[in-house]
Amino acid sequence: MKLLVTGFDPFGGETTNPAIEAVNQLPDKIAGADIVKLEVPTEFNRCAEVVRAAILAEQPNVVLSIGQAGGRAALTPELVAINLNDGRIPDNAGQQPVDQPIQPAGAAAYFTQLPIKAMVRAIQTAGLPGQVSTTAGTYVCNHLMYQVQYLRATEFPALRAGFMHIPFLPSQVTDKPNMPSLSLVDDVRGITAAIAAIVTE
Ligand code: PCA
Repeated sequence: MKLLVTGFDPFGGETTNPAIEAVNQLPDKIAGADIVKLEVPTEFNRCAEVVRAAILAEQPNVVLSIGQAGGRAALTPELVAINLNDGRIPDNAGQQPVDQPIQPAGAAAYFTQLPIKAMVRAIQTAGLPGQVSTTAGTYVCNHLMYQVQYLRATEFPALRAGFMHIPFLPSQVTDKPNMPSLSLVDDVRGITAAIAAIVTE
C-alpha cells in the first residue's frame, strides 16, 4: 500500500506550518505501507494541481492531507469537504474568493473514505488529543480536501482520500494568550498512529 501524505506551507503571516514540518518528519514506512511526502502551496487551485500531478506520478492508494487549524487543541480527522471557497484572508497568491463554488458542476459535499473514527481512537490510544471534525472550514484546506474528492469522482475512482487538521506549534503561540498548541514530536506521533489505523483498518 502507498500513501501520499501532503502538508501545507506557512500562510497568514506565520513563518512555519506544523503540517509540512510534521509531514517531513514522518518515517518512510508506517505499518508496512510506503509513505510519499509532498509539500503543497497554500493557494486555491494550485494546491490541487500539485496533488493531482503527484497522484499521477506516484499512483497512491490513499491521499492524506494535513493542514494547520490554529485554535484547535486536537488532531482532527475531517468528515466532509464542502463545495465552497470563502476566504477569511487571502491565500499565498493573494487570491481571496468569497461565496464561490469550488466546482460549479460538482457535488455539494463529499465524505472522506478514510476510517476517521479508527484514526481518532489510534490518536487517543497514543495518549494524544484526537477528535472527529465535521467541518474543514471554507479556506484552502477544505478546498484541497474537496478537490481531491472531485478528482476521485472524475479521474481516480480507486483512490481513498481525506484530511486532518492539527493545532499550532508551541512556537506559534508564544504571543497568543490562551491558544492551544501541540509539539512537533506529538504531531508526528499522532499522524503516524492515524496512518497506521488507515493501513491496518
Ligand atoms: N490551513 C489552512 C490552509 C493551509 C493550512 O495549513 C486551512 O485550514 O484552510
